[in-house]
Amino acid sequence: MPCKDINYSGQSDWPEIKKWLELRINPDRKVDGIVRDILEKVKTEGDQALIDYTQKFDCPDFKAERLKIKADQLSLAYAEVETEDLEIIEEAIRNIRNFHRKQVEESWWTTEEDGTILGQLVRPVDRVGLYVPGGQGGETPLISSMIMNAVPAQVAGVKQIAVISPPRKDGTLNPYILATAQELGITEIYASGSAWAIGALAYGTQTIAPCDVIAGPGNIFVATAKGQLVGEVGIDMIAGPSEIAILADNTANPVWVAADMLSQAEHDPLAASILITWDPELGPKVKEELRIQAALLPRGEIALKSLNDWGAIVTVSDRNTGINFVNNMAPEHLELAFEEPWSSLGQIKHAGAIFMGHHSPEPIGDYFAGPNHVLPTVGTARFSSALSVETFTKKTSLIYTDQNYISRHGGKIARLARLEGLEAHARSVESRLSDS
Ligand code: HSO
Ligand code: ZN
Repeated sequence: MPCKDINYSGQSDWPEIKKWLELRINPDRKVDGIVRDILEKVKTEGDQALIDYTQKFDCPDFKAERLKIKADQLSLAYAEVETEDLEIIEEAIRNIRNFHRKQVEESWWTTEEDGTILGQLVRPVDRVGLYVPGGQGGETPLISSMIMNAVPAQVAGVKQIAVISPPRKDGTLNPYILATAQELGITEIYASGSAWAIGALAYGTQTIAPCDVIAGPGNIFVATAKGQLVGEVGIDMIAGPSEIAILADNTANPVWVAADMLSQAEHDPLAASILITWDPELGPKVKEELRIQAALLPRGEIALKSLNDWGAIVTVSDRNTGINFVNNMAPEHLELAFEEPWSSLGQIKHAGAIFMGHHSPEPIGDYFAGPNHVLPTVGTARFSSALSVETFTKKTSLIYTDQNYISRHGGKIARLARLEGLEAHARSVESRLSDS
């Protein structure tokens, strides 16, 4: 039976549902230890560690010369990709680039009346490493992930972007990864996967230069490696299992609602697809549709596992109670599939991305419209945001003061320093006072 039935009457019902949803995050201590060892080996052995692991897990005959993708492999890849597909990829890149251009923050500074200059320099990091999962042994490459990570880095002005992705059994990368990278203007590409690839991007090896920020999705080994490297490098985020919440009334089409729930459920057995509705007839119709449509999906087994374990039809008395549920859940994706969704937008406080009305299904945002599909999961939309240009920039403060400033404010600053017991701070300022 796909989906659990939940009756939600308001705030007091939330803690139990929260506990249930959070069961999806299950930190695996064993993976922690394995990843720590992998990162240590990459740090000390460099390329050789990558080759050993790749031979063991991905490609038994992997050779050192396969690690860095060469120019001729890049041009060959183009020939293997359908021209029509390339055009679609180009259009998606254009849309996503246009959207992210609006996020650019300018450096600024102000000159006060007394001549003091204060400001903030917004600048890109020097070098970014992007991890692109192979997808089922390299057969279903995550093209959209590469675009969603690369474009904001480029718009931020990052000069060096390296892509790394696990090789297929024959040691090559899927041509769609290579062609999409070139469409993006990226030609520095490596064939390596899992935690050792992340280690290589962070520490560098003989072949790969170390990166300042590492971004891109991956399995538990990739996510754990990124988590262990936080502080040594910047990362995009550690994405938990993904989710969709659909808030719907009797104007929603059950066929579409079910299709949208399945689009998230097919990602991962841990994905949560949740319908919240105040129409008592919608839930049963959607359940029936889920059964029919899941049976016809190539990834139907994953989708059904996800729906059985983490799918839910939540019945509420009215729209406001539904919105209360959504604000508690802070879902990664939220579809507003009811009449006049714009009139409720102001009440929605937390969600990674909101899809408005019946004709804005989530895949439009996953692939094409422009906003980023890397979004905060498992309730973290309460305090965090989509991957953006900001992920690849850093801000540096700027301060200029003159002798006059020291004469006027030096005494106050010295006093604050002494309250903190920091005499050298006080004297640093006072030494300039005596100069005047
Ligand atoms: N829906 C995913 C992103 C994605 N969808 C990539 C298709 N490809 C994020 O939860
Ligand atoms: Zn998706």
